[in-house]
Amino acid sequence: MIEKSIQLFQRAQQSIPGGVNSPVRAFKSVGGTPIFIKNAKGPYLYDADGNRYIDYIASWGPMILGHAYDPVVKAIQERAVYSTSYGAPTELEIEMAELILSMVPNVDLIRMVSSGTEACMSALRLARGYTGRNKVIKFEGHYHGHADSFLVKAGSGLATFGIQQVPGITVGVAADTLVAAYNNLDQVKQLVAENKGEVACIILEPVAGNMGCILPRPGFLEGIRRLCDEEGIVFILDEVMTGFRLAPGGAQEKLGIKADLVTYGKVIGGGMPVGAFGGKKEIMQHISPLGNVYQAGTLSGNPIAMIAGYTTLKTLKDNPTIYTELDEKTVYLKNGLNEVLASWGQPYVINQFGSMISIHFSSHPVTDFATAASANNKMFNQFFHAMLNKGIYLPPSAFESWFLNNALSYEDLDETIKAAKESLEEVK
Ligand code: HOZ
Repeated sequence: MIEKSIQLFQRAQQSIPGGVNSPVRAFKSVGGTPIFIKNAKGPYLYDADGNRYIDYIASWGPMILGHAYDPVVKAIQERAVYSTSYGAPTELEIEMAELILSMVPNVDLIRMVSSGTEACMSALRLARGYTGRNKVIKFEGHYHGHADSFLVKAGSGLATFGIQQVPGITVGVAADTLVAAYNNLDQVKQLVAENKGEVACIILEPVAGNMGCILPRPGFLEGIRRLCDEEGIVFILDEVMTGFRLAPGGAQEKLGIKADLVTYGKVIGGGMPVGAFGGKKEIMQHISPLGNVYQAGTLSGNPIAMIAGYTTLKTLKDNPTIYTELDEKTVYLKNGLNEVLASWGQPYVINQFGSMISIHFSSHPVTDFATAASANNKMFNQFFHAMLNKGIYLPPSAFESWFLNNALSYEDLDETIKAAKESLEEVK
């Protein structure tokens, strides 16, 4: 029964566009009514009607330690009494920056912002300012937030809703955005050759998470690294999803690759609105007030956001076994899902990397946007609803990764696998 969610959704649509403050949440592609959340603890979400769900979104990544993780809640409460914002520097910001630098060795300087969108937008401006070039290469189905330059052939909500072209993006901005297929190094090389001396940066999600979870082919990231070195292009890794999730040093550490600039969001804020971009001093010193590439924010380095992020990152740094535990849980889930999907008898693919995982109802490997989009996503939508009815909260789109949190128990995973078996019987 989701009576209260239905009422809340109707009411929300009177005052909020589409009833939601971020489009994917509207359940528009899977159909039905979005579940309105009242509270959450550990691995569970509770909706306005009192239903409990095992959560595989984890706020789209940030809640890696589980919801309302006691040390994070306590740190926020203790800090809030000293005021919630100053618009002036604090020691806590230095501690946060030092902690990040200790976890990500190739970041010399880091600037805090308030979202992943801001982080990627600022990194792009910096790359342009640093190189004096205008063009950016991005990848189809990758999502770097909603800054104009990135909304060309983007993943996440744009893939979910089939938005090919976003009204409001000027022709000039679109012309400066070059798009390649993920995992296709030859295409990237061709774009660079056709735009010789004009490409400021190449930006990508090292492990794609906005078209399901898609892994980089061996050699793909290394090839981009080489190309950037040869052509004087700034290599930006968007670690908004993977940063501090795949390893203390993110995908860079896990995959043994080093970018020139890295962008962060999600886990870095421990559930508060935080993003960051950082990298080599040689590039970062062009940011204002050191240089003339302007970037600013009243709420940047906000003390409440910083203490939530700091406490989360410190917990991860001091307890690296969390990553092993998360990986083991995700592999356990993958194996269980594999078993029930195999006995179901229809084609499927499971992609998994660290604590990111997605199911695609596809007869071919899912390695890029074209293969993700050609899967039977109608089937995914049925599966999604069948799982939701059984108390399993998956992303409401086949074009999103699932994120595991470490509060999940093996009993929760078994319950999920059992629900998947029953749900598949309802999928036609
Ligand atoms: N763009 C997010 C997923 N890739 C979804 C954001 C949200 O609805 O919270």
